[in-house]
Amino acid sequence: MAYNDLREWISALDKAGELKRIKAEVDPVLEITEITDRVSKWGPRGRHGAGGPALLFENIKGHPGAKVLINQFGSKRRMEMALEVDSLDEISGRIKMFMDVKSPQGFLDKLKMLPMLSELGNLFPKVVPTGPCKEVIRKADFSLLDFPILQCWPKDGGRFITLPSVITRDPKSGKRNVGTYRMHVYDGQNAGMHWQRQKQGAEHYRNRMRKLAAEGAANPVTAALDLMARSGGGSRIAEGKQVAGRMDVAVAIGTDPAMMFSSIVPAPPDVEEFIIAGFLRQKPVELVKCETVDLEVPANSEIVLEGYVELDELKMEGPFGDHTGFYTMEDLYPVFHVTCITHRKDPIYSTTIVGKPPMEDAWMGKAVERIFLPLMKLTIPEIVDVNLPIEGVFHNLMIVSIKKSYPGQARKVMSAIWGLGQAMSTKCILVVDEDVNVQDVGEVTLKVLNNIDPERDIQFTLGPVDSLDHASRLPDYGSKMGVDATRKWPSEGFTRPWPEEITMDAETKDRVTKRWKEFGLD
Ligand SMILES: Cc1cc2nc3c(=O)[nH]c(=O)nc-3n(C[C@H](O)[C@H](O)[C@H](O)COP(=O)(O)O)c2cc1C
Ligand SMILES: [Mn+2]
Repeated sequence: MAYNDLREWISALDKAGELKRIKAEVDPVLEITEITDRVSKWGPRGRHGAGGPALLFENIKGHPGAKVLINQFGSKRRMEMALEVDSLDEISGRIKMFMDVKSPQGFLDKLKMLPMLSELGNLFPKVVPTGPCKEVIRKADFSLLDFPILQCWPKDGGRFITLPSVITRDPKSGKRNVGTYRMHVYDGQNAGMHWQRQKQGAEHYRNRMRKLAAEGAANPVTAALDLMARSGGGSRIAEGKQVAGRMDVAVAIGTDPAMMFSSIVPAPPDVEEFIIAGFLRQKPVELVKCETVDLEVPANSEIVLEGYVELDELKMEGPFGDHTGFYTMEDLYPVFHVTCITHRKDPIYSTTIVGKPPMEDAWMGKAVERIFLPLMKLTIPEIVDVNLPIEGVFHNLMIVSIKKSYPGQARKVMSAIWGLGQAMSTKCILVVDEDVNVQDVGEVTLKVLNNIDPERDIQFTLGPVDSLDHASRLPDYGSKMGVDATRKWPSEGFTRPWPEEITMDAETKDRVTKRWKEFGLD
């Protein structure tokens, strides 16, 4: 049964022994980060630890009565609990069910389709008259500073809302987008809106500008040209005042876990994340209308921020200690102006920290890897498995195994990945044959480095890179590398013999196993 809200999710974590309540007073400035960072690194496997428990801080310095939830997704087990499955492969299975549809041949076939049809009914969000997020409505006299928002790291530019679901509407299609983009709190009424330029929130922002320019807003030609360069995030040109106008934005903080997770999944641009959340929780997302903007938000949210961004206003955002393990540098981003805050009576503030891995986001990223595998296979069918090692921070390294059937196929796979949604910013791709277990980085190291002739097998290309990349020649633009570590074929110009891999014969193995006790080696 779907979690109705954050509170049901917290009780479930509590019951499962996955939550620790901290009653000692803690400072939202730095202290919560230091505690959570240590807990994130707990586990039997050291740096690749299983991740300590979720933490509910109940005594926040400067915020009497406030509660902060953190590390809720911080282990494989909790990620499975959040999406109510025993294994994330169950979700891939449900996705495959949709993709494998054949026209039903008879009554039995139709019967088999019933679960799929009932699932379809759960996908679409429904608007309800009101919900818990409306318990307190503040159209005046509101402040972001009322909430226990963290300053995560010493050199951060201030406090940041780190786990918001940011909701915008595409002025062209009318479709909504939900994305997790951090928000730098400038003061009680204003925050930075860190949608990177390749993300959907930024595209809605540009579409709004394009629409205004097309409608003949002041100086539309300059506006249209300029907005391309400014592009709603990470702009490097001087601030200007060509396009006057606004775009509504709503921010939900502390929803049920499937909704929160849906706002980080790299969904195709035109798929509303509300639908993904409905699919994941197998129950429609309930939305309520905002008070001051033309948007809807999850009714179960702990806190809702309503507001707008000005189309001609950019402000320095950052620095911020990021999931690369480095501070991302200051850059220009739009400013979110709050017009209203609604919240539950005693709102629980749901947040996360990022920093040197593994942290909570590592497990969210791993869940994305598993859930998206069948979708990747849809367009790149030769893919067998994919591993995004946690220390590769998701955009730096992808290891992919393929069933190779024709010459040059590894390079085709690289190009396909560089053309696939957010995977476009993958800095290094290693392609191996299907017999290599990509989840075993030791085995990958052994095989890749044995199998390559670097000059021949490395492919460089240029294109968009992640905004967090601090090494690329330009912000957002740089080179990527693909390594074809598959076995080379004569049809690829490799005519030398290929050696056999060492394995022991079955008979000897069997004999040794049977006699193992004799050797006294246990
Ligand atoms: C904890 C966390 C923080 C994130 N912060 C940002 C951010 O500040 N800016 C950004 O563009 N993406 C950020 N992301 C990644 C986006 O949420 C992710 O790319 C998402 O798919 C974007 O949705 P969209 O495709 O609808 O734009 C963050 C992800 C996580 C897990
Ligand atoms: Mn999206």
